[in-house]
Amino acid sequence: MDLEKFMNNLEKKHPGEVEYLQAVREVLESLEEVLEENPQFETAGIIERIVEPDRIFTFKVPWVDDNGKVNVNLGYRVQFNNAIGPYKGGLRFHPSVNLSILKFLGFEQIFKNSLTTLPMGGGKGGSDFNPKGKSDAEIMRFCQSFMLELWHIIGPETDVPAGDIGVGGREIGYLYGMYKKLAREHTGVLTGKGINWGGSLIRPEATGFGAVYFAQEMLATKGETFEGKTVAISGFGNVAWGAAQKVTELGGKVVTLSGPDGYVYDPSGISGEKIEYMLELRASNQDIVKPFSFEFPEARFVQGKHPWEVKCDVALPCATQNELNKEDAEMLVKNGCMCVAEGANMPSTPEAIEVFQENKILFGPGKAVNAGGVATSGLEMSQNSMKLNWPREEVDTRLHHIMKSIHNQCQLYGTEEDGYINYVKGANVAGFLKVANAMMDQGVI
Ligand code: NDP
Ligand code: 2IT
Repeated sequence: MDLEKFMNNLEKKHPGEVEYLQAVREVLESLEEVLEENPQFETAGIIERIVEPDRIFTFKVPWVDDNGKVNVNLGYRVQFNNAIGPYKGGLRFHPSVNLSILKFLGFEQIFKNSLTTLPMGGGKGGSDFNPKGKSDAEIMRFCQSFMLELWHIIGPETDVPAGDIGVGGREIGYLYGMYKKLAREHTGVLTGKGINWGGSLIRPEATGFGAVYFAQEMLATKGETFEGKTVAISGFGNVAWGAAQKVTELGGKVVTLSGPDGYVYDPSGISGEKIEYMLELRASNQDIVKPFSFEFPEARFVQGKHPWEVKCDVALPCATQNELNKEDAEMLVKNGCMCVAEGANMPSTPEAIEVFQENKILFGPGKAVNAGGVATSGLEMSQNSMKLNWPREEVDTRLHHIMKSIHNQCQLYGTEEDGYINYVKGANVAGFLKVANAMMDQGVI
């Protein structure tokens, strides 16, 4: 396949969709050999079909704020691919949300969900609604209005949304309440539900825990563990919170967190009550991490900078896309970082990934590393179908097992001649093959 020609055509069809085009290019770069070895995929137009969503819904979301004023946001659901299971993927509420971002996330989700070993297709949705500074009542009214449009197109066997940036337990609760009222059904239509009404234990922690389990496997290939390692984390949301807990439990020391305003550096380690404080900070609907340094004076706030300038052994980017650039990567390598594992979706730019790979340091891409979140959503769906709840240990054991399996798949398809594991290639190839073969089996639809 002529990649440049393909990408030029795709760009003409979807001009300016930078994040989406970036995600597609990265996957296609990894597939070169697979496509050569499997000419049937080209005849069946698998690539042309897999890069386009099955369908996209866009809708208006009017809602009334606490002053009685009507506001209007845009809502979306991108149903990307359901070859191996119902569409599955989160909802993101953030002012930066647009179709390019949701298409990149939905596209990544196809391969991520395939890697989990569970039967889930790929999808994503969300809104440009900004939860920052909103009251609980405003968030509820927004979620209810959003669901008034969404409920027609989702269902436990059709499309199962969950959380992502700006959508946590509270939002899932308001969304679920409205769905239930409209559909007159109490079913597993959303994941990340509250523990008393269909949620799974460990789902809140799952993305962060899974990321650390995956990084543990990466380190083990070098005979290393988290014990005594200094770890830099970005973000201070759900994923960063789970990752900080698990790193600490495994004997590592988390020294940074970050927000859009800068990062905090705490050489004494972010553990215990400091990790719990992250929940308060997120629930406060502010989007700054600075208050952490008021609460814990040993933590220094560094304005407007990324945490990647801090010396660390392991880096876990857990905030957002393209938050770690080439200069950041060079700084990490220079400071002796041995492992970068992406808790967020596509946080490293392509140039940064090149730096990691050229220097042969361990680099795990989001679609493999952070798959524990959606995998545990899959486990929540299984429990809902069976109408029972597994204990904490059972969910955690299954999650751990899934992360090891994803690591094995990456190793199988990504190990290069000199023994270096190209996790990007491994994840893309393994994720793709399962979906592509399912599409072949199901004919042209
Ligand atoms: P949260 O909303 O809980 O936290 C998001 C974090 O990223 C916050 O610290 C947030 O700060 C920061 N952030 C968001 N946008 C920007 C931006 N434009 N610039 C700088 N910082 C930003 O979301 P999650 O922790 O759930 O998500 C974090 C990442 O992990 C995302 O990439 C998400 O797609 C990914 N992910 C999440 C999963 C999940 O289960 N939740 C599963 C797999 C991946 P602020 O909100 O203050 O701007
Ligand atoms: O990016 C992701 O994998 C998520 N936000 C979780 C999706 C899910 O369906 O649990």
